[in-house]
Amino acid sequence: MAVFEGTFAHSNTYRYAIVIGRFNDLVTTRLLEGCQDCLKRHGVDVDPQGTQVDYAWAPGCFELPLLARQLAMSGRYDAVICIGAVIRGSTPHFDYVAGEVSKGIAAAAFQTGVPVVFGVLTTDTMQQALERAGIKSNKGWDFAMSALEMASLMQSIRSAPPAHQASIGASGALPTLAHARAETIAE
Ligand code: INI
Repeated sequence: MAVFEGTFAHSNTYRYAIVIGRFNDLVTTRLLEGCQDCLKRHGVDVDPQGTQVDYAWAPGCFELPLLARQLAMSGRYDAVICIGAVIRGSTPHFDYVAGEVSKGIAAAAFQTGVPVVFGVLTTDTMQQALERAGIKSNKGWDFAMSALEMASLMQSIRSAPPAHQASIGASGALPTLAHARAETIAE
């Protein structure tokens, strides 16, 4: 039988989409910087004009799941990263937005089979959010790591030979999800 694990060795062979909420952009732009820093240091070309990462800007966290689902359904990406910040502050919106974005992001991943990273901070204050967006650490880095690992992990599961082939030792890497779907569309 098998043990499936993601690696960080071939991150530059995958394609990613990053969806960012503009609401609380003091926080979300810093999270995005942390995320890009991590991707770049794992060999990913983060240039929006490049071939590996596309970016979509949403008004706020509430809109992240719809965009993530649409991007994941396109078949172009091996992982989607959602970045946002929901800050309780004095707004009664907090519980509604935080609840919907977490459920929606999970649903987007389940419905499409593409990893969708929950890169949303939920904090009581702006200070707490900023501490997680660069003052103490930058959670954007962790969000990127999750995307790299999940893209690779899903690929390793897709590449596993069927049980009957595994028993006779057949193997052979399948193309990444984005490549496989592109080929299907081209046929
Ligand atoms: N959007 C956020 O991303 N963070 C918040 O803290 C927030 N609060 O608290 O209101 C927020 N609201 C906007 C929401 O995401 C939608 O963009 C808006 O309701 C329009 O649909």
